[in-house]
Amino acid sequence: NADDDTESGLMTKTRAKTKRPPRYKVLLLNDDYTPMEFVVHVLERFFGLNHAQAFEIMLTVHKKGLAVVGVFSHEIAETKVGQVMDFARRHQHPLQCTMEKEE
Ligand code: NFA
Repeated sequence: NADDDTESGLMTKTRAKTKRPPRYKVLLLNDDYTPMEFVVHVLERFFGLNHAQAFEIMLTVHKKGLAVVGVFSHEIAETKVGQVMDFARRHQHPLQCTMEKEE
């Protein structure tokens, strides 16, 4: 028994760390060329935001340079980033979307 210190006669109870899976922030970056309406559409389409929420986040990105648009598991975050980057490229807009580990 790994918890039984036989030599000293002491018992030390340990508790396995229940580690939560890491979360990833998905970030949208500002640029000078992507139309505002396109960004709003991206946020509605891929992040399930309503029009008002999408417009608000688009404006935050436009004014501050970037914003977190959502926090997801690694797999979901990668999928979102890929969807946005692919959609932007297909429409020939330079919009950039990245992810980073939370904390
Ligand atoms: N800055 C862009 C413009 O003025 C709009 C934009 C917002 C682009 C958010 C990218 C992200 N057309």
